[in-house]
Amino acid sequence: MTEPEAPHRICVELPAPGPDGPVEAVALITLDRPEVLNALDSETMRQLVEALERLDADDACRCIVITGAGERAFAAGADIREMAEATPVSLTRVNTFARWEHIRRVRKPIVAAVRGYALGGGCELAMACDLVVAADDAVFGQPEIKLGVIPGAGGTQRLTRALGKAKAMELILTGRNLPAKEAEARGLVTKLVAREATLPAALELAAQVAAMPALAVMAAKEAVNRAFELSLEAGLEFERRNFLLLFGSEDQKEGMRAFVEKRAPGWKGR
Ligand code: DAK
Repeated sequence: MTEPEAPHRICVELPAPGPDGPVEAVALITLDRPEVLNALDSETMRQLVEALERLDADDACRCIVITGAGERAFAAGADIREMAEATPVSLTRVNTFARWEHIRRVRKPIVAAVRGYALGGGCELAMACDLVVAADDAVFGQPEIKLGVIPGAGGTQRLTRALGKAKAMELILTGRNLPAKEAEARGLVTKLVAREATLPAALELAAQVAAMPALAVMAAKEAVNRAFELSLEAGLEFERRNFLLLFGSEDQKEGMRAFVEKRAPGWKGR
């Protein structure tokens, strides 16, 4: 007996195979529940994690963009209807935290292209990405307090690291939304663009990253992320080890030779 097909929750566009494609080596994942502002129910999270893991293992993909379908939202949070009757036991059985842990472990860079609402789990997903391109009408926030809970997918930690204690505390304790302009001024957003330019700008940024040598990109992502977790001494040690390791790569030889020979490098990802 065949399993019934899971409902479609995301759309995945694989990287173009060659230089003729629109954006080489960049994959696009679209959260696709616009009727509920792309609310992240557990099936969406399952499909998202599955897609990310597949792309992380695919050599043809060197950068991933995540966006939301429709005009109104990146994602307005976890699906409140689904969550309303949850219990500690049901949440533990589904092991929802593990899904977010998988996202954290993706080695390739991820760009969030945020239009409209990025609230609750949507804001947490954007913050779990490495780069955030936001429309000038984007709205970030952690409104969980208004539902009787607190952020559960890293909001109290990542928002505080991004904005500092004073602002993060205000936003999390009051549930106030953070407009895109303020989010950018406070360092939550990489690049602020006009609404219609959001996805093209995110794809362009992703293409720039994808054009860099893959091993160095992954090492750089990991090292920057370690800055949030390690002491300065341990972080510097981590950086040094990876710096040394990259001198064992073909791409380091190629990159430096190409500079000396005044030509463009041809990266191999080795
Ligand atoms: N869940 C379910 N449906 C949602 C939704 C959500 N988060 N957000 C919006 N919708 C649905 C609305 O119910 C509505 O559906 P219909 O009534 O048409 O059937 C439709 O989307 C359009 O929304 P509105 O009619 O409300 O549109 P408005 O323009 O009036 O308002 C809004 C837009 C974004 C201000 C409003 O929809 C809103 O306040 N939405 C909820 C935002 C929110 O509170 N987000 C945080 C949710 S809590 C965890 C990991 C993560 C989380 C939890 C656990 N573990 C690992 C365990 C995360 C928790 C959260 O995100």
